[in-house]
Amino acid sequence: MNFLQDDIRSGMVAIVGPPNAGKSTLMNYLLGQKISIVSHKPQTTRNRILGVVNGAGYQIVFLDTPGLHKPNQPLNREMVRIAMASLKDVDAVLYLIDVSLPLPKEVEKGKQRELLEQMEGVASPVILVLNKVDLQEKEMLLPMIETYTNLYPFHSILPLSALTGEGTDAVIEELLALLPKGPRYFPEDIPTDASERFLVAEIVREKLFILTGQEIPYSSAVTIESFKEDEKKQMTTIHATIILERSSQKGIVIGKGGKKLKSIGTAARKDIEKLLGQKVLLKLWVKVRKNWSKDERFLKELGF
Ligand SMILES: Nc1nc2c(ncn2[C@@H]2O[C@H](COP(=O)(O)OP(=O)(O)OP(=O)(O)O)[C@@H](O)[C@H]2O)c(=O)[nH]1
Ligand SMILES: [Mg+2]
Repeated sequence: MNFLQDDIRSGMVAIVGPPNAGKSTLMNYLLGQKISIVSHKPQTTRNRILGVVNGAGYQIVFLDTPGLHKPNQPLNREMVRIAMASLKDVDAVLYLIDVSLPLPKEVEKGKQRELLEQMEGVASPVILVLNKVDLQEKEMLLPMIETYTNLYPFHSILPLSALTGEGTDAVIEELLALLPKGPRYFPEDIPTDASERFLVAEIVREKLFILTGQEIPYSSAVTIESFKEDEKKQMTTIHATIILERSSQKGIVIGKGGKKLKSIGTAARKDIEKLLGQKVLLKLWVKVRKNWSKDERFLKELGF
């Protein structure tokens, strides 16, 4: 069906909420492709990740954001700042919570301070998304809905599963009603504004989140040193550096006989090949930059 320019609806929607609520999983599901990295550990997403969903007569530009939490370190402060900044100038906000977790104590007591502080100054409608309904008995949702209804004037409250996709159609429908008429912001074949280099660094970071334990994921950053495509061979050679905070962490990431680093590299390469649609030679280096996550100058270099 062809839509006249005048009939198109387009707008920006921020996806916010506590760490691990499933924000990135939801954006990837709606996009129908993996743009944003996902792990079972909190604070996986560190930047604003943009994902463009095109449909019949509409375009929704989603902003996946770092989880809202009480930041006590420079890197965490940057993450929360990025998430809060994404709340401005959007047409709607999806506030995600994980319904498989008990309600936060404050919420249970009807205290609204934290949520209201986060949402202060948000002029656009906020939809509360009860995510992970596949993990929860349906009858447990009703008291949750009641508690949250009393807490904040949500535009609506929608249960869904970002993993199975159950309930996601209703979110799109609800958002379409809130979007203004206007032309698409992005060409229809562009799913994100992120560069391939950025997405590749994110994939390596995702494997660190999944394959290493304790503090390692939170002590790691990834930079891309070089990215060379050989058009004849249909192959890209990528050199990436994993940056750690302390020299004692180097051995853990490399592992016995280099085994850990190899498994990180193999898992990352497979995903990068899917992303780029060609063979990839991925070389990983491990470097220590003492306390990089507290180093404001280095955070700037990383793009924060
Ligand atoms: N069962 C189930 N698991 C889910 C669902 N949505 C997300 N998850 C899982 O929850 C974990 C966190 O998902 P993410 O998408 O990384 O969560 P996030 O909110 O982006 O997390 P941060 O970036 O750390 O703030 C992952 O293990 C997901 O597979 C869901 O609907 N059902
Ligand atoms: Mg995320």
